[in-house]
Amino acid sequence: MGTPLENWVDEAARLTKPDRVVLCDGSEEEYRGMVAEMIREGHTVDLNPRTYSNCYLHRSNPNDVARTENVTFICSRKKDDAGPTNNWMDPREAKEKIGALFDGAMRGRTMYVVPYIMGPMDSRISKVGVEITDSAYVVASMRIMSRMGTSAMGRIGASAEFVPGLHSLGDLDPQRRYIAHFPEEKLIWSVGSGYGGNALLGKKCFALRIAGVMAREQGWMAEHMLILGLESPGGKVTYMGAAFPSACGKTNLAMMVSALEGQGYRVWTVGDDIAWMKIEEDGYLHAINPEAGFFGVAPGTGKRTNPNVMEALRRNSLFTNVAMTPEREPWWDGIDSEPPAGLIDWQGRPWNPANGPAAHPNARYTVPARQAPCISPKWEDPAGVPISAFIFGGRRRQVAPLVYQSFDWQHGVFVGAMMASETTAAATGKVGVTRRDPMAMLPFCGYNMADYFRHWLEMGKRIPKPPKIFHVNWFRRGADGKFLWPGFGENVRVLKWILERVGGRGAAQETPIGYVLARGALTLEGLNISDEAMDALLQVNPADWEPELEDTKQFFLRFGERLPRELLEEHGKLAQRFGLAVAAQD
Ligand code: GTP
Ligand code: SPV
Ligand code: MN
Repeated sequence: MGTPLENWVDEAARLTKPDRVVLCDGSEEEYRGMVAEMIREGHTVDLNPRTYSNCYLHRSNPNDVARTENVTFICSRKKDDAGPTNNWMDPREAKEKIGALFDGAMRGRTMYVVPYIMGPMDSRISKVGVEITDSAYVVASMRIMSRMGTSAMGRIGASAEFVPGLHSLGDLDPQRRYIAHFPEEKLIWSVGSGYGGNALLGKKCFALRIAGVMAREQGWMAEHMLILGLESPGGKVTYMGAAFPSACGKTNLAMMVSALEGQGYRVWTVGDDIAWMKIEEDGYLHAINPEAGFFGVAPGTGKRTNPNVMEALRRNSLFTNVAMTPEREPWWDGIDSEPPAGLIDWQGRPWNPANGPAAHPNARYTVPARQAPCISPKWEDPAGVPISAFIFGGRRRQVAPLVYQSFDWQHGVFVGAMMASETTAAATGKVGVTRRDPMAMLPFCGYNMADYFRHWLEMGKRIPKPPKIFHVNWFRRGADGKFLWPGFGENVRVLKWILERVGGRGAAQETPIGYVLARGALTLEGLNISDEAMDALLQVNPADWEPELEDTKQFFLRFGERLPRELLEEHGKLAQRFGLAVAAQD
C-alpha cells in the first residue's frame, strides 16, 4: 500500500495510460523544460528577450479561449444540493461518462503530477492540492499561479490532506469537454480544455467551488474577491475585499496607481481574484490571497490605465492569445499604441481587421504577484489582513449608482444577492447580457446558492467586527453611450469615501437602496467631470429599480423554500421604501 497520493496517482495512470509520469518539483529548471516542451508542440513562441525577458506567448485552440459554464458541473449526490443555478450530474453517472473520456487520454503523452499550496506557505488558512495534467502549459501556469512543487509535497507527506484534481486536454472537442466537481469527495475532474479557469484547477475549481463547500462546513469564506490595502495620509492601511464578476475590474482596482497619491492615498495589492477569509481573535475577518500570480485580462491594460501591471509584465510572464508586434512584443487593444504594421494576430496570422480584434478579447497574462510594484508587504502574511469593507459591483450601463453603502450586514447580503452584471468575454456565450450574479459567484458557487446566502447571513452574526458593505459601478453610461466615470486610478476617490464611511465619516444621502455618496463628499481635485455627469452617476431612478426588484424576485423564487426568508424580507423592505419614495415625490 502506498500513500494516499501514490495510490491516487496510480489510479489516474491506470485510467489515462500515459507513456511517462513526472512528479513536478517546481524548480526554475523544470519551468524551462515546460516552456521548451510548449515551444516544441508548436503553439508557443518566445517574446523579445530584451524588452520582455523570459516571456512567452501561447496560442490556444481557437475553440478554447474562455471558461465554459455550460459544461461545468456540480456532482453532488442530491440535485438540490447543487441548486438551481448550477449544472448538475449524478456523481456515478459523471464518473462513468467522463471516465470514458479519460480512458487512455494520455496515451503517448506525459502525465505531470503537480503538487501545490494555495495560500502563503505557513498560513493556517492555506490548503494543498495536487493536479494531474497532460499539459505543459498548465504546469508552467500553475508554477506562476500557486506555490508549486517540493514544499507542497512536503506538506502532504503520507497524509490524505490534499484536494485531487485530474485534468487532460483530451481532444479539445467542446462536445467532449467537462469540468466536474465532486463536493462530497472534494475531487475535481476536468477534460477537454486547456483554458485558465477550466484547466488550472487550483483556481476556480478548488479555491472557489470546492473551497467554498469546505468554508461553509468549517465556518469561513471563499470569495471571488480582490484584496487591497488603501493607505491614507499618515501611513495607516485599511484593507478591503471587492467582488466583481469576471472581467469587471478586480485586477485593475487591486493594482491601480492612485490618482490621489499626491494627497497620501495609495493602493497596495494583496490579491486580485480570490479571497479566503477566517475570523481571527482580534474580531476581524482576515483574508489571504490563495494565489501566487495574476491571471489577468490583457485588453484594456495599458500605461495610462494600469502602469503597475505593465511594469510587472516585463519579465517571467506567460501571455495567452495576445497579438505580437514585429519586435516580438505583446500587443492588444488599449495598450496605448496604434496597431503596428506587421502585427501578428492571436491565431498567429498577419492581422487583418476583417478577422476581428488582433488580440482575443479574453487574451490574458500570467505573471508572478511578487513582480507587481504595488504588491503589499503583507501579501504573504500567514495571518492574512483584517478586512474593514466589502465592495460589490458589476457592469451596469444604467441602474446602479457610482457607490452606495448598505444599511447593515443583512441588507448588505441582500445587496450582494441581488447583484447583476453584463456578461463578458471571460466566459463563452453572448457578451453584454445582463444577468443576476450574486456576490460575483454565479459561476463559482459549488453548492446550492440559497445555502450560500444563509452562510453569509450566519457569518455576519459570528464576526465581531464585520466589514461594512458597499456597492460600486464604474460602468454607468450616458445618453451618448460613453462611460460617465473615468475609472481605473480615479476609482481611488470612491475608495477614499468608503474609507471615510468605515471611520464613521463621509457624507451620504439616504435613499431607498442605501446610503449613496453625497455629491460634496467626493474629492474632485484634479478630476475633470461635469456636474451633469456626477448627477447621472449618483442618480437612483425608481423607474430603473422597479424592474430590478421584479427580476430579483423571480430569481429568488427559483430557490423555493431553501431561500433564507431574510432576503425576501429585505426585498419587501426595499419595495416599500421605493413605494414611499415615489409617493413622497408625487
Ligand atoms: P477576472 O480575472 O476575469 O476575474 O476579471 P477582473 O475582475 O480582474 O477584471 P479586470 O480588472 O481584468 O478588468 C477587465 C476589463 O475591464 C479590462 O478590459 C479592463 O481594462 C476593464 N476595466 C477595469 N477597470 C475599469 C474601470 O474602472 N473602468 C473601465 N471603463 N474599465 C475598466
Ligand atoms: C474569471 O473568469 O473570473 C477569471 C479567469 O478570473 S479564469 O481563471 O479563467 O476563471
Ligand atoms: Mn475571476
